[in-house]
Amino acid sequence: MRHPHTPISIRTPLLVGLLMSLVGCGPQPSQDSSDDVNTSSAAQPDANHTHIDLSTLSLPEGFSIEVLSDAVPNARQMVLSAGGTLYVGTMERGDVYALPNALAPNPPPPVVIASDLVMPSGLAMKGNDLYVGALHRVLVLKGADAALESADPAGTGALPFEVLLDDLPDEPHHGWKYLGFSPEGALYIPVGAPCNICLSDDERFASILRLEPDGSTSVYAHGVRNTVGFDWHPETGALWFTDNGRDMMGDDIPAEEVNVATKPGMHFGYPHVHAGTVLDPEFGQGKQPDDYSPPEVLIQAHSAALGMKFYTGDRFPSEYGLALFIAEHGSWNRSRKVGYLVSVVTFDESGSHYKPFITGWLEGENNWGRPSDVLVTPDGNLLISDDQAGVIYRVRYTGT
Ligand SMILES: [Ca+2]
Repeated sequence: MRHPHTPISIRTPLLVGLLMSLVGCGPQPSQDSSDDVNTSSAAQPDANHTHIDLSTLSLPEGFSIEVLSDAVPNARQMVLSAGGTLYVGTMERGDVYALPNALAPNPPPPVVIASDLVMPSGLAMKGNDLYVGALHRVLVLKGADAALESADPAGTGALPFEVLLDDLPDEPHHGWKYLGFSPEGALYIPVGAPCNICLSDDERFASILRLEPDGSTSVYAHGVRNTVGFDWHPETGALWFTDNGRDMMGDDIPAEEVNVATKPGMHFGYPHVHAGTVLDPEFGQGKQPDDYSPPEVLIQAHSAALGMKFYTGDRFPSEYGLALFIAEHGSWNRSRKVGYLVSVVTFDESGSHYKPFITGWLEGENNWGRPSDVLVTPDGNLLISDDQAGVIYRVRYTGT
């Protein structure tokens, strides 16, 4: 269902605190900050009190990390416009940020360009248009950079977000979005399973949807429990995506997955088969693992692999050419915490090789940051969003 030109008010810096009721219809967000979890107050981000200490982070030789901005509470998916504005979504915060000239030496502070949305975690750009996935809705801001520049600094104007879709499932459990446009220009929209483990009558649950430019929607991939990160391989064009495994089967089963979809209609196992080989105790009865597409890469269970991107720059050493960087948000229901890191998968003749790339946000059982997304900049650096510390980091290679 389309509602062109439905106005959605924004909050400029001068309007903070003067919000009208903007776009608040729809269910309330779940309060979890993990990616597979119902309420867990211990895991709530507290951006105002997190102590950012980059010296605790470990990177490979020759790499350095810096804070691009520490004023983006609850930062989730990032997208960079051709004009250099970094847009950042959030979950429970309900805001969307813009960081104009984000990669310039002294960028201005972030601006809140939309508020009171329901989990606006997923962002994508097509041309100059910004798309925001907020649970059951997809919003679009045409000509985003220009709209931002022309916004009335007194805050009396509204950025003209339009509602492109509002009939996606509104189940908040795993309902938050990650968005991306395929090389062919279709918008991919995941809809997570509305549960830890279940089989739904609505085939849109536990899937990745594809929205064509003409507005038609189809299920592109089945059996996907909860993907919060994907990218298209720069050479093969295949869709690679993370998928968070089910809970309550112990500390180490099933593994988190990175899957590859080469065509429409593939089934990746959920809820019947996990991690390629693990039959679900309930929904795996009578099922055969071979009937489902297995993961390409396995990651420690409960790591919560979220945002992922192929490295397309030319600044990092050659082993990172087309490597896959993954933000691992970290565990919530494990006896000892895992994840809270950025990993990298490199590829050579012998296959794929997974290794931690940046660690240190987790110290013992205490975490001060949670990576949620990654982005490769045109100048070959890596940005990382952190929804606990409320930070965007920039990773550079400065070695020789
Ligand atoms: Ca699977």
